[in-house]
Amino acid sequence: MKIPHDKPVLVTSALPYVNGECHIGHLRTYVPADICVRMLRKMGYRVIFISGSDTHGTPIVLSAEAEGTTPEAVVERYHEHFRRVFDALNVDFDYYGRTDSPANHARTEEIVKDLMARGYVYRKKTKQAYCNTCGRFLPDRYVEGICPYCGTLARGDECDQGCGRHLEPGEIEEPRCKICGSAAVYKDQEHFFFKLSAFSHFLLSYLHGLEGTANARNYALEWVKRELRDWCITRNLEWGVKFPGRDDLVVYVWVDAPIGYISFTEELLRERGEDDTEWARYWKNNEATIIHFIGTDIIYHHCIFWPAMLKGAGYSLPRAVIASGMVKINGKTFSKSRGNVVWASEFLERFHPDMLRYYLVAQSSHTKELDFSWDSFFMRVNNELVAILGNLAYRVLTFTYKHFGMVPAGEIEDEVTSAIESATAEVLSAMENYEFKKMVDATMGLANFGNSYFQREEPWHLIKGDEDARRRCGTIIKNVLQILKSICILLEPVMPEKMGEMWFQLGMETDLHATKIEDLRAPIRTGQKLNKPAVLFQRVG
Ligand code: B3M
Ligand code: ZN
Repeated sequence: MKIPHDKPVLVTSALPYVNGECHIGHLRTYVPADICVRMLRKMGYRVIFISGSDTHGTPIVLSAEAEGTTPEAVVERYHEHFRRVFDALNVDFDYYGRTDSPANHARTEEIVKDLMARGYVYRKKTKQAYCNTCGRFLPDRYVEGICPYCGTLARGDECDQGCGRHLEPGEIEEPRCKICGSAAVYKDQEHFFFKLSAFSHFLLSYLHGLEGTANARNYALEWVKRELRDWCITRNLEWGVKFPGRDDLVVYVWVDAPIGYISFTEELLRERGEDDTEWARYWKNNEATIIHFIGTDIIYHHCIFWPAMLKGAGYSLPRAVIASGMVKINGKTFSKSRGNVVWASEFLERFHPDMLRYYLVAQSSHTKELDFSWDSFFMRVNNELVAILGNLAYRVLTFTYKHFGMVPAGEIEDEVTSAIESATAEVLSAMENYEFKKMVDATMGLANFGNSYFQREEPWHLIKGDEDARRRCGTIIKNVLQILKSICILLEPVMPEKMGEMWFQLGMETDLHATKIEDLRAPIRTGQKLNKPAVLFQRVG
């Protein structure tokens, strides 16, 4: 997609439920989002990057019950945990909020009231699962049963192992209480509904124009074409944002969670000292480009509920939704309860974060499933980062450091310029299509070119020759250094620390993170002193 250059860009990454530790399934969305933001900045866009903790809903309350503690305590612990993981991985949000903030409570109330005032919310009697043994209602994840659409075992509000549909209260068949395991019954209760069905026409046309990855648009269109049922937006729970005027009800977590994107924007701009109306440029007046990064399991919520809510309450609409494929572990479905999971901390204790960042985009195309195995991780690192990129950098930099100590004189040759130009063009076009794998593949292709160029020209012979030979040697080196410099800029979004180290070894004095794509066209400065080279990537496994 072509993002307009004259508007600010707001990139969001889905809000993790803070009810457990961060795992590789999460990172598959956050890392590419961070890469995309860094690349957009390199392309000259003004971007703000936002996420935060999803602190409400039954995922949190159930964890608290299981741990014998309060929702507040669970949120506190894992909110800090996620922040630390994002820091360690250099997922560099401008703002990382939490949905239990006063600003989010206020914005949620306001939006719900707006929707009510515009006639989009009504009350209706509905069936709610109730456990006679526990003596309480069983919202969402408190209940399990059979999905009425595909027959798979499902959670109360989503068919997470089967067809992926959102399920309304009362829909699940053979409901069972998740706490005590006994059969639940359905009881009539009055709840509040959002008139989603009134938005079919709007959604059809909105979705046709929605940019981002095709999976998001296509799944959502299929659902809208089938039928849209009105959406129950209240729950019998204590923990959450109170429904306006009702102390006994909270809004469904999928109401206040995406509204977090708005309130975090407000909080960030306030923190930056902007005036109180600045957020409206992003969320009311269509003066910004809004891009959401999510996982494929939450397409329904982001492409159906969310735009309908925004439209109904008179807010700006997102321009693109980018949905990452799911993560499997050794070919098996990711599952915390079955122990089939890889934690972020397992990586961070053992490996440099950039290795994981690289792997997450290099291993598979963004919308495809990513099948994680330690072997595939070791192979990517050893065969690509160590054997291609690390090898090129170390050979060239040690040779240059030893024989010249600085960037030698020489012209950049046409074949080198064109290799750099075509890699850059590929990176930019991959970026437009959210093909992060193609982005890294194109840059690794440039590193491959650098290796064969260096090998073919045999500068180690030239350096021992006469003055002409040594001059030629200098030219070869200058050309390969130019390639290294370009690689630093093109891969900084993917491996910010490692490319920063290479940038330093090259003797560059500017801040790599602030470089723009155009900067890779400037020839590396003759006479610039190199810093002592060091190995960038160690073999793993
Ligand atoms: N917390 C669900 C999830 O992590 C949810 C995302 C909210 S984004 C507004 O899958
Ligand atoms: Zn299903």
